[in-house]
Order: sequence, then structure tokens, then C-alpha cells
Amino acid sequence: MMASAESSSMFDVYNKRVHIIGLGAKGTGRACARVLSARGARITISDEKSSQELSAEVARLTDLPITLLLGPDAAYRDLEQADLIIPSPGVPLAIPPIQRARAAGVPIFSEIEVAYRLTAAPIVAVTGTKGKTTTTTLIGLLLDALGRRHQVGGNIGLPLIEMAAGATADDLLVAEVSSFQLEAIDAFRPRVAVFTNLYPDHLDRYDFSMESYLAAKLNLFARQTSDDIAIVNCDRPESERVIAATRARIIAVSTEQRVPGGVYTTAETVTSEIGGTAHTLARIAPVRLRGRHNLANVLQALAAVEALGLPVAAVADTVLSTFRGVPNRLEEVDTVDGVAFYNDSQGTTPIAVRMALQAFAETPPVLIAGGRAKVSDFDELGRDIASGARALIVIGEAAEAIATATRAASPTLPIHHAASLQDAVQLGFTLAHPSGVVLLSPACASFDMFRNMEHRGQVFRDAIADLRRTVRNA
Ligand code: UMA
Repeated sequence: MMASAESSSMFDVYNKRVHIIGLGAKGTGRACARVLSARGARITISDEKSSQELSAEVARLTDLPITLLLGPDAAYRDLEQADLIIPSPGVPLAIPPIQRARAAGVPIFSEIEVAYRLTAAPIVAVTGTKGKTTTTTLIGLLLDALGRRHQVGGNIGLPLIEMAAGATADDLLVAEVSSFQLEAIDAFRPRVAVFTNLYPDHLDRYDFSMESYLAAKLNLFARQTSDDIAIVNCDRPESERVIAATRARIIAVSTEQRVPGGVYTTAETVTSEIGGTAHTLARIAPVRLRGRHNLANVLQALAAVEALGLPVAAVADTVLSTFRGVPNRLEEVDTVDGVAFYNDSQGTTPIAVRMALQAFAETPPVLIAGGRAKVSDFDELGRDIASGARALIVIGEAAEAIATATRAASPTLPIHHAASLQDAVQLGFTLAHPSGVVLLSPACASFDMFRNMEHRGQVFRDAIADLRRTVRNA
């Protein structure tokens, strides 16, 4: 059996039977196989999908001496005989084969736990329901501007284990981490951990319990010591729970009030009291990101970089004046003949749409919403749209349900149906002209009309590019 280890140098997988579950598309399983095989582990990979379904993934592993157990009949064979099991993030730990292996005493570590044990590089980890990717990306951009060696990845982009495998103690690993990845950690201890916020999401994985979902996220802070730092948004009620769950030094951020020892906004600046005396980290005017929630992301990123002892004030204004947001999350796409287009394709829940609309409180946008419903009613969304949008264009399967809920909240708000996202962009332009905002924030999944939410975002961008050509030629 593999013992629990605090130190990375103690982690030895040579000749150990490592059973990886999940050969998923983003490649966590593949990365684990590659990294641990190079260290002499005997690798087996199980996946319930068939070899045909996984042919592309399998083709990328042919050079490795591994055993593949693919398809429902083969997957999980001899799981209880493994020395270590690494489930991919999408694999629920509650499935019976994992439960049986756990009862037999086999350690079950998520990929981020294994990554942690392989590297001496300090880790900056960002979790929370919303804002993880923006905060993580911004930390990376600030480190770029400062010339500090680092890598960015985790739940976005490169799996952490791939970053850890090549890292030295001089590197800095910046990782977005999801609750799924945090369910099976044991020693994982980030030097700096950020908790953005908590909203209902992924609850099917947590028996519909917000408490269980929060517990998974709090795991990130559980092994931190007073040498580490926890960054929390004290405007959010759940920040209390993070503070209670960690021994790390707390740095609170707020967009609403001064926080002693923390990072907060004043009328025109971001002020920091990290290190004792108040000093300016950045000006607010250059920040391109929209919305108070995004300002909180900015504060979290600035706080994380300053907490590492780096002179973030020297680069903050420049970075913030050029960062247009991450793709599909209130991303500023283009301004065509005075009409600004924003892409929030990732906004697949009513809460996300509420946050997006709040970001445009001063210029209520023409909202494009609809797709495949993830919730059973849109009543609250209808009220948010009625108070926060100047017009609504609905698309997709949920079009009528969203239109009905909005009409109930405001009989006078203009509501239009569009047959495609391209049509919605054209119509939105006409409605918002000459100087308004068109916002795609669908409140729904994309699968009725698109391959996924990234595809929806790309179709939106392409339609705006087409519109720009039409307007130029007119
Ligand atoms: N599988 C089984 N048995 C099961 C369940 C699943 O064999 O009981 C198999 C599936 O057939 C599939 C694989 O396991 O082939 C699942 O793989 P995976 O999706 O866990 O692995 P990756 O494709 O490597 O992606 C994962 C993350 N996926 C999830 O959390 C669901 C990716 O986050 C992450 O980018 C990647 O690791 C790198 O770390 C995606 C995500 O949606 C983008 N994350 C959620 C979010 O951001 O909200 C948490």
C-alpha cells in the first residue's frame, strides 16, 4: 500500500500498480499515465466508454506500456488490487467499484494530489463556483508582466500533473481547481489558495446538498498552515466558512468596504493593506472587465500576486487595461458602429445571467437568451430580465418559457424570437443601435443548437464579424 506523504520527495510510484479511471477528452487520465509511466509505475486505465468511442484518446497512448480496460464489461477489473487509484475529475467517487476499493484500503487520489506530491514548486490554487477562470487567468497575466516564471492550468488547460512533472522549486504553478478535483486530496496544500464564491452548481454530484458541495471546496484550505495564505471575498457570506476551515493567514478582499489587512476598492483605486500600511495597487478606471463580480476577481488576483511578495502595483494598470476577460465569460467581443457586443456563453444558469445583467446596470443591454433548459422554471430570471435588460431576444428550446416568464414580470419589455444565433445578432444590433450593448447570456445549456458552449460562443463571434463586414460595406 502507498503511504500518505507530506513531502514530494517521499512519493515513489516505481513498480506500483496505478489504476487510472477515465480517459476523458481533456486528457487528465492520459497526463497521469504519461507522467507516472515515466516514473516506473505499472499503469492500467479503465473507462466505461468503448475503444471505438475513445479511439482518438487511445491513439495518443500507443507508445506507452499500459493496460487498457475499455467498455462497461472490462472497466474496473482488479481495481481492488491496485496500489493507487486515480479517478478523473468527472468520475464520481460514489460509484460501487471505487467504494469497494476504498473499503479494501486502496488509496484514492485525484490527479491534483498526485501532482502536489511530485513537485516542490509552490502552488497557487483558485476555487469557487464563479470567477475561477478569470481570477486564475489574471494571476497568470500579472506574473507574465512581472517576468516571474510560472505555468497556468488545472481545471482549465494543462492538467496540474503535467505542469508539476516538469517544474522545479523555482517555478510557480497557478491552478484553477474544481470541487471534483478536491474530493480526493490528502496532503495537497497550496501556498496561496483563493475562494471566489459559492452558488448552486454541480449539485447532482452532491446529492443536491450545498453543504456537501461547499465541503469539497473547503478541502482546499484544510491543510494550509500559518505559513500559507487564504484569500477570501468577505462580501460573500460563505467566506466565514472558509475562514473557519483554515489555519492559513487570511487576506480578505472587498468591493464594498475597507478591510484591515486586506485588499479593497476606494472611489478610484484598489488599495492594499497587505504588509501593514495602506498603498495603491491599481486604478479602477483602466479595468476593462464589467461588473462588480469581476472587480472582486481583479482584487483576488492582485491580492494573490502581492501575497507572493511580488511588486504587482508596477504592472497592474497595464495588465488591467488590456485584459478583455476570458472567452465566453462576459468577454468583450467587438464594437460595431457604436454597438458593443459581449459574449457570456458560459452563463448557462439564471444566476449567471443575473450577474451579467448587474454588470450592465448603467446601460441595460439587449439580452440574447435561450437554449436547452437546465432549471424547471424561469420566473426569477424573468424578473431579472424585466429589471435589467432593455429588450430580450429568445432562441432555442427554452425560448417560449423564458419569453413567458419575462412577459409575466414586464408586459411592456420588447421580446423577440430569433430562429438562429446569427439572426439574433442582426436583430440585437438593430435594437441596440446607435450606442447600446448586446449581451449573449443564455441561462441555458447549448446542446439543442450547438456542440457545446464554446461552439455557441464561436458562432456568436463569427456572426459579429459577419455583421462588421456588412456594416462596413453598407
Ligand atoms: N468515466 C468512467 N466512469 C464513470 C464516469 C466517467 O469511466 O463513472 C469516464 C468517461 O467515459 C470519460 C472520463 O471518465 O471518458 C471522464 O473524464 P473527465 O471529464 O473527468 O476528464 P477530462 O476530460 O480529462 O476533464 C477533466 C475535467 N472534467 C470534469 O471535471 C468533468 C475538466 O474540466 C478539466 O479541464 C480537465 O479534467 C483537466 O483537469 C471540465 C469541467 O467541465 C472543463 N469542469 C467542471 C467545471 O469547470 O465546472 C468542474
